[in-house]
Amino acid sequence: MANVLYDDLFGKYSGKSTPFLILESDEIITHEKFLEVASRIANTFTQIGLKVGDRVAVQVHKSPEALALYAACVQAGLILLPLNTAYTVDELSYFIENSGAALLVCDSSNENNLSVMANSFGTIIETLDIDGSGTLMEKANTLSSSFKTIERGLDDLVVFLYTSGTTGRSKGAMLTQGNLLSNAHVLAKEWRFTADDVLLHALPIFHIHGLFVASNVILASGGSMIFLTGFNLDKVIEYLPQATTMMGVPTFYTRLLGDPRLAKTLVQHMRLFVSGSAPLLAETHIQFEDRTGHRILERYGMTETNMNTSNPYDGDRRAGTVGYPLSGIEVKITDTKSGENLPTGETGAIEVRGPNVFKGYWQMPEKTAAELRKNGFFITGDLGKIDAEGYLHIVGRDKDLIISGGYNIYPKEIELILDEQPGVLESAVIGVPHPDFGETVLGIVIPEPGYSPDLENIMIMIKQSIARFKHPKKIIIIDELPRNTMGKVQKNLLRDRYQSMFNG
Ligand code: MCA
Ligand code: AMP
Repeated sequence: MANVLYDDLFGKYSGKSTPFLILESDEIITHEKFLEVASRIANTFTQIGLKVGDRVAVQVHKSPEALALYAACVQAGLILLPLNTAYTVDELSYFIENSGAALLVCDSSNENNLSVMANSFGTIIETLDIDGSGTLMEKANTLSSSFKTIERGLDDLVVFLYTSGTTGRSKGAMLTQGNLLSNAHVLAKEWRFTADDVLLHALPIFHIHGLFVASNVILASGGSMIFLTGFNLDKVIEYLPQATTMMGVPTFYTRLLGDPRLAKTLVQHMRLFVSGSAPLLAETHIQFEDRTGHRILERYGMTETNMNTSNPYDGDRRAGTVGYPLSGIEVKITDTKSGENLPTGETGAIEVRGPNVFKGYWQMPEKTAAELRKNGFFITGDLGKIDAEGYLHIVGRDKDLIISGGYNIYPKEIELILDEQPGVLESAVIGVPHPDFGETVLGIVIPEPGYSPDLENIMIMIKQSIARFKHPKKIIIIDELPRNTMGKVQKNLLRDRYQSMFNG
């Protein structure tokens, strides 16, 4: 047996001096150099005592070495846990404890903050900074650039991606080699990627989108990536002329549209623009086509399933739809209560089955059973319908979720903090339209009779507990929450009431 994912995406480039990463400094990292760095990191893992199947938690800025950490984990048979750089110590502590991570790689500026927590769980700490410095590479650079790849098969786990839930507790979605590999190949094929492609990569690399959809498609096809440290509008506009393709969240496209430099001449050579992770407004799709002549290709995915559907490369890319199921993947619409299949055109729960669907949630069999049916269909929590021509339309969510600039925020997590604050009787957190982030967070607080909660203090408590992107843009105090006859808070009424708060 070999190591299927490593051999297919990485090992095949051994000894090849073809370009892989083009950096903001214009330095080019070849495939060969990249693999050498990955193998040095894999040797470091062995040297510090990691064993096959151990979890490696990573909270670092985007850099070639950070991407090489992914390759190193695959090569050494370790499970990668990519973590948003915005997560606080509180949030990280949960992920480390829950996953039982053997190693945490963090930015050196966070080492002091994290070391007490890591020590308490027996987790080793190494550092890796954006410029490639830190203890991890200091060790790696003294070790061999070749590593005896650990044998792994399609069913073996490669990554845990933590995704929050409606209860506010994050679940570690376990993805296998087969999940990643099947998606890499189907997307490269359906989106026509070849070795001539240069992908403008401005996404973070701690999610499926930037880490797997973007990087794996390029690895599968032999192309290269302009590897920006993040989405900086000036940099994106500077590098677009060198790219053939770009993948982004809707905010990338609205920000580009807000800049007068976005014109046909800037992008006429481009082959493909892809959008996903959040709904792309039909209006954005149309404006982008008017300004550039390009129809953005919208696709639909999830942490637990990788990519499920995509608008066609050759056929009609329809605004407001997420296209057809990808080859080898089944999508059906079911009744949210009975689970029975619904006919074409009717709205219900979107369910997905295929080689892309994850193994379950780490050490949470009940949660896995609640969402992953025995017959292999995963209940996405999204609501949609399939039209007569087979296009999937996402029309809403059966889960209480806010997507801000492509980042998922679960209201419950914020409500739990608000409810604990002095003078707060109860709270509701909702998503309201926002011109830049698509949706943003509004906190609504109901005071205890006779109290006036201190909103500034509440914001301080929130800042200590959760990542910046989850912070409410505003908190308001109202007298009471609207409820239905069962006593359930009617968030839809609140969303209607405050829909113009940031988009007015
Ligand atoms: C940054 N901030 C945010 C967000 N990003 N607040 C809310 N929502 C966000 N998404 C905060 C910053 O901390 C900052 O706070 C303030 O907002 C303004 O920052 P700004 O410089 O404007 O933001 P940015 O650094 O330019 O980031 C915006 C972004 C970024 C480029 C849209 O959020 C991004 O790259 N999003 C992509 C997320 C993604 O890849 N999602 C895929 C996951 P302060 O002013 O206080 O400092 S979903 C997935 O993988 C599934 C499978 C799928 O289908 O793809
Ligand atoms: P995550 O759990 O972070 O992977 O986010 C997945 C969720 O993002 C999905 O369940 C959808 O609600 C949403 N999503 C992803 N792509 C799209 C899209 N193209 N249109 C609408 N929603 C999307």
